[in-house]
Amino acid sequence: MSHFVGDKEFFPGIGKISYEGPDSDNPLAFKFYNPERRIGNKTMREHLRFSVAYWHSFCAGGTDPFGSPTLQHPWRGSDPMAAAAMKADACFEFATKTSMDYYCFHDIDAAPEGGTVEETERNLQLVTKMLKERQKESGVKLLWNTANMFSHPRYMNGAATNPDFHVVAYAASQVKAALESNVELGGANYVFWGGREGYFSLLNTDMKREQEHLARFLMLARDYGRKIGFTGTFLIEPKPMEPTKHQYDFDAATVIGFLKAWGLDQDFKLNIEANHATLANHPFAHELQVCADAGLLGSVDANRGDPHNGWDTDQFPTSIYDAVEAMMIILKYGGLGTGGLNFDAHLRRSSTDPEDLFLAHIGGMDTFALGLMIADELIREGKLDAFVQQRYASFDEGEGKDFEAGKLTLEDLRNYAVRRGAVQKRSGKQEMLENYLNQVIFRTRK
Ligand code: XUL
Ligand code: CO
Repeated sequence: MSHFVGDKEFFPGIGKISYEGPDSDNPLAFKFYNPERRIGNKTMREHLRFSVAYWHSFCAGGTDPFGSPTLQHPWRGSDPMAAAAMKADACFEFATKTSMDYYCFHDIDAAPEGGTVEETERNLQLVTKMLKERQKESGVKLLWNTANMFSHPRYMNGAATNPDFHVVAYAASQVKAALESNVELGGANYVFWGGREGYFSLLNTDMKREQEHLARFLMLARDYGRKIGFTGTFLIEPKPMEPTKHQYDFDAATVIGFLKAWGLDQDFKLNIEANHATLANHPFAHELQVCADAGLLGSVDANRGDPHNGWDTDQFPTSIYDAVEAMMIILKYGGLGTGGLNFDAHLRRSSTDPEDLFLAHIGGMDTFALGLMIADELIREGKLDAFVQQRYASFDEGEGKDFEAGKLTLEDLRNYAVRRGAVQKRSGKQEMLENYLNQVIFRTRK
């Protein structure tokens, strides 16, 4: 079977990436990701559900605020529809060669925006047909799609939260078309990242009204999606800032409160991006745990930020610690469900060899595969869980148990304190647990 679709190979000289194990010297091989290897009751590929992001891998050309593109995509300069077909071919060739089962895209990543609503709709319908054929040919599936409601100047003051109803309606036309495309492609999820849903100054902003509009907009999208047969999960992707100074979907806790306040938590879950957690001053694991505790962990944008600067660097994930912690939470949660690990990450501006895109994804996939293996060992050994359990043991019996069951009054607690006298100190043993984590991470394994 050929590993590319269409007539042209976009990554010649690079074949299907295979698993060669941790001792391999071949940079274009997996060291830890062995798709069919079983970990617990699932294969690695079933646990990890990797996805390639259209926008970073096949659209962005390496620009930054100071410089023009450094990557010469072969479709640049072609007629927009011809370019769309080439990009689609490149995406499916890349996903097939890297054994990635999913892809994600914004409407305008894949299809050119037209001059009118109707033209934009037609373009997306045509491209959806192209994508559907390529999905069939390759077996690669749609993890999620979304509408880009932040790049065009009309969205400079927001989309669903724009102070001008005309813009809100324009945004709705994009979401409607994107949902139709999703249903046609059998998408597993549909994402809302509120790129400019927020504000720069309260001097010109009615925050309450804007948030009410956002809730109303999401309800309409949910109702239309369900009406046309979307059975997947709607996802909100929190981010505290950038491009807007303050964004309404600040972090997981904020989004969960919002979803519950508006009764949206039956249809919506969260898509947690590691770099957005960093910007919100939270560890990646914190955001995942907040979602898991609420039963609303939906999917993950797997990347990393830079702790030394304050913007979204969208680098490929390489931190084993982060991956181990993330995978422990995901495994204990029972897996990602309809979600996956989407590499919302881009190459550095100076990584200009075609193979760099492969190396970046191989690194990210190996990081999470190793994280999965180590998390599984940690959970099976049970030491961390046992420690946490005994730390809370005073709530497992007697008055502690009655307190949890709501059977005690404040006076009862006071009387308990009197009876027990002075409190004995009990160490949290953080350093011991960190040493244990290192011991397990750096244990030799094949
Ligand atoms: C932006 C970001 C987006 C969303 C999809 O920071 O993460 O790419 O994932 O709109
Ligand atoms: Co993202």
